[in-house]
Amino acid sequence: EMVKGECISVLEPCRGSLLPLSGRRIPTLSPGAASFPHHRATLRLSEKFILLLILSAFITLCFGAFFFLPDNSKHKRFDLGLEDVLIPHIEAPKGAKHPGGQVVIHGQGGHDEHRHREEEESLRDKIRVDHERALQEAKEKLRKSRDELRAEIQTEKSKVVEDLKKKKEVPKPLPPVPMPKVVGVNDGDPVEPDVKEKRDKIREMMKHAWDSYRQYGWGHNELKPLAKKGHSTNIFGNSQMGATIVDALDSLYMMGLHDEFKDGQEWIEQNLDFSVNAEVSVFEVNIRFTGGLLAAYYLSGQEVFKVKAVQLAEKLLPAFNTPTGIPWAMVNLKSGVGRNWGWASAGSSILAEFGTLHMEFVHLTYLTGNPAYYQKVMHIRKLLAKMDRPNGLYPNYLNPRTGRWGQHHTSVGGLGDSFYEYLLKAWLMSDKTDTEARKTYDDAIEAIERHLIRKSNGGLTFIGEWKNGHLERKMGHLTCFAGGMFALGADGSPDDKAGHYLQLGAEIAHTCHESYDRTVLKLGPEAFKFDSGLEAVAVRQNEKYYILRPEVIETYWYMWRFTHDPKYRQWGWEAAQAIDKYCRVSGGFSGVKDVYSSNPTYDDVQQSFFLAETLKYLYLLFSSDDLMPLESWVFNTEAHPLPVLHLTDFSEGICIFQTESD
Ligand code: DMJ
Repeated sequence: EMVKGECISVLEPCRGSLLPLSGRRIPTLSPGAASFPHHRATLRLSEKFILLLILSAFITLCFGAFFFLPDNSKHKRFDLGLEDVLIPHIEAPKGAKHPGGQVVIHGQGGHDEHRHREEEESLRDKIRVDHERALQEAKEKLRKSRDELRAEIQTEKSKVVEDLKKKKEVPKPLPPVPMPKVVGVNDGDPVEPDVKEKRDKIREMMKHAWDSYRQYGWGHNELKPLAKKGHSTNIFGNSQMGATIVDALDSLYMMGLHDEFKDGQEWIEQNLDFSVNAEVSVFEVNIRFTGGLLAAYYLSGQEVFKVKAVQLAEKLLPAFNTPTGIPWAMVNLKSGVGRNWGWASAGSSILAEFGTLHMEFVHLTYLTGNPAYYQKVMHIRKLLAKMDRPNGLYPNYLNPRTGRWGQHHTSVGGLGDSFYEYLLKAWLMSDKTDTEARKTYDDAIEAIERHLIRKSNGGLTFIGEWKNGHLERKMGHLTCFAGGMFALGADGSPDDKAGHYLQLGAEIAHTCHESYDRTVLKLGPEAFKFDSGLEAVAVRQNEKYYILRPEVIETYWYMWRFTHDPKYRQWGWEAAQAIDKYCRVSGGFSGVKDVYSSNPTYDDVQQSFFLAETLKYLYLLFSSDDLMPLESWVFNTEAHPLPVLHLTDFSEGICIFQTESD
């Protein structure tokens, strides 16, 4: 048993031994430690200590000497040590030894032991060489500066990425799908010489727009016709994807500009690459690129357009990776990361954007056999069908995380427009079998008529916007497309209201024509009011511009097709002349900043939709009806025609196509 005091006394001498170098005498042991042997035969503690010191100095010397050996012999030692571990000595099998100590190899009569030794030697050599090379490389690496090393790593990385890209780029074979019956792709020559003359003029305008872009902006998305260089907007993520080429292709084809079409096709074959680090608008890229490429494919039959459309569509799919399946407004084509516009109500997606994918995505499923595209857009439709609608109206904003509406703003113009258009066109494109889409369209239009459409004091029918609980008596240029939509949807409307909808279309066309006619340039403003005595005119300075938009001319064309009232050709011709007079410059066509000024300034942008839509609708307006008949073709919201597909079975998220192929 130990008690506290004992312990202290035993430790006493040890404590003292910490001080030998000072020369102090070691204190005698206390009586309590009498059992410890203590006579002269034993070395003194200080002597023991000195001996220990000498011994440890000797060991340190020997050990340290190893580090002073020349490099080679050091390596050899390690090598040999390693080799002994890594290369087991190959024992010759017992009894196989020749009397001369050599190994017999069966069938060869050779010398086994000799062979084993040689193998062992060559293995040793190989390991030595590898070892030395690795050592050499490591030394060289250490000699390199940080920047050099970084550059090297970057090069290696890019090489790996390139290799991966090459592997990925092997085009996936698409399943053979029958080409839907393509009707009415002819020259659509009008009989009347004056109409033909007008149409020739439109073709000439197209050529001027295209040639200018070809000369000054080739490969860029759009053209700056005054600066005579390429133009970029953020909707294409500042990448050079040749938006004007893709958007213009089908117009060129219809107008018989085949050399230009070939040029565009060649550029696409050689340059159009969607694996770029660009954050693009899913909606814009879908309507202009997917739509443009699909239309070019159906018109020309050239496989490259189909392949490119599918490559792009694959890049758009990650945009749907949201908690609700409502896609993001933007997606990075390379990383697949999506997000929404900063300005949209509380991080919302936009109705007109996620609601304008249906036509193109149904065609993608048809062409690829991949149901994913169809399922994505049907999911959006189902989700919307389940939601409450204030006054039966669809708000422009929907949050893709929560699945709830953002601000309760409703518009048939910007932010809402083509959602309604695609409901109707989904029905038409399915050969009128998608009755769910038709019903949704009818219900929406009924609510729009009840809450948004009014007649002004001067008798002009207009479509206002629902904002903050009241109707804003303002109509946008974009909203003017609705005249054509009402006319297109007249046939098949409930309660036999076809006449009513055709009439509504005519009234909207008239109002929009007034918005052109009440300006100095005879071109329509971006937005116009129906307030306090002012009707169909822009009030704010920043609403007075015209940027070569198509909607008014689009409505003239649909109205012409359904009524053949000559006023639509007349109005279309007025607009064409005004564009040629006020927007044409030597480097193409430009938007103007104030349609009420006789001396307008240019915005210096030739929009790609000018070639895709404005000029195409004008050309069709002065062509015979057998060019692109509306029974066989449905124009997407960027005026790219897609053929009708007979579609059945909407039950389980699958769709069955029945086509009448050529
Ligand atoms: C085009 O890109 C399409 O028509 C879209 O639906 C609306 N905006 C432009 C033209 O103004």
